[in-house]
Amino acid sequence: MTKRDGATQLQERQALKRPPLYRVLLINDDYTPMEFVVYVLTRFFRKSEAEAQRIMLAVHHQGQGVAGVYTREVAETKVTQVIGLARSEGYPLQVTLEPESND
Ligand code: TYC
Repeated sequence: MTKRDGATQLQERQALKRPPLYRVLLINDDYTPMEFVVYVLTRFFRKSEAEAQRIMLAVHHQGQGVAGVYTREVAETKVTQVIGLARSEGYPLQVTLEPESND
């Protein structure tokens, strides 16, 4: 068969596309210590101490902020790990995902 099936061509094009990315968002609350949020940003999101401080304060003042941008599985793993550690310490820190684009 010389003529190629449309579905096959579409699939090949999609396989070459970059995977969808997700923002991991930190949500502000009144109880999680600032130092813990900074620690989380350095340990799980590989931020420098200075960048972690900047992001933490942005979340503190603006209500939420981006900790990092990852493929879906990686982003979901970060959320699970951060929430696990926060709960084990007794902190209510909330972390969520949002798609970075709509396509
Ligand atoms: N608002 C918290 C405090 O004053 C600090 C904080 C920052 C908590 C960011 C959560 O995602 C957060 N201790």
